[in-house]
Amino acid sequence: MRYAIAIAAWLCAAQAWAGDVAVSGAWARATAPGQEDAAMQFSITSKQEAQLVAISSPAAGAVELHRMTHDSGVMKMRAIESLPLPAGKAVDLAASGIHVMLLNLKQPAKAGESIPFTVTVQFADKHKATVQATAEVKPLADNHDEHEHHH
Ligand SMILES: [Cu+2]
Repeated sequence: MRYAIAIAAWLCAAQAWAGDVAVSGAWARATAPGQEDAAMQFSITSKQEAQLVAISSPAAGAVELHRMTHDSGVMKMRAIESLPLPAGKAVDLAASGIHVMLLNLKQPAKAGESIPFTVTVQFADKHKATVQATAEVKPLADNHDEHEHHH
């Protein structure tokens, strides 16, 4: 039964293309009791060179892109304004040391649910495109390798 649910969620989260931009493999981490922020990951590919400039979600009060950095052995994260997307190359946020934070969630993120979000990219000629996608919420227990968040 769990297997069937996972497949259904995967189908919902299948690649979403808007013109020349695709978002795939989006997932978010379920929130612990009392927690109002959830980390989200996805992979994004733009056929043309572009910048990821904004992410929004009706489920969250605000959405930020965070980059993890190692500073003298201490892991830190800071918000970044944009993320370069090389032409035709999939950018996997997790592999790039980046995660998305869904802040001030309007309700807890529960495993098996999906969270809709919109990604805005800007191309070299300044025109913008938006892509709608959904993130599958994964249980907390699946994320032992994730860093702890202290906001
Ligand atoms: Cu963060």
